Amino acid sequence: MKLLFAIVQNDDQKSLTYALIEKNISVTRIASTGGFLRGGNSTLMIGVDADRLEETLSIIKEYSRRRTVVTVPVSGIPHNIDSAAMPMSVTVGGATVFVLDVAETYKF
Ligand code: 2BA
Repeated sequence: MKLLFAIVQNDDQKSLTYALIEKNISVTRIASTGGFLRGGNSTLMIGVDADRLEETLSIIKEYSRRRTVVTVPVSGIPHNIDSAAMPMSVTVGGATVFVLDVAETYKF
């Protein structure tokens, strides 16, 4: 079994969750916050049999869009007053996905 953590944008999480559920892929949504933009995003925790990994990844890919946002980041830039106040354009997403092997799983 595999455990996926898919970090997606809030605008994509609803349709992605529906698409996964429709294919009988269980998903748990965790509200999360990106460290760089300090904006809300969603982390989907998805446990699937290994033979459904590729299918699951392609659904995530299909429903996660890249977006460019213009923002004044609050961290990750050098600390000088000029650059700190400078808006910058950042491309976010589609999805950042971590895939882990699951040793054991229980449902009680
Ligand atoms: P954030 O940390 O808010 O990052 C939003 C976007 O800002 C990133 O999009 C990336 O394009 C940009 N960015 C992040 N750090 C940067 C930096 N130091 N300098 C310039 N630009 C930077 P994505 O890469 O698509 O990431 C979207 C969200 O996924 C992230 O939100 C974070 O919540 C999560 N994420 C991405 N990579 C991760 C990782 N290796 N570990 C944990 N979470 C990660």
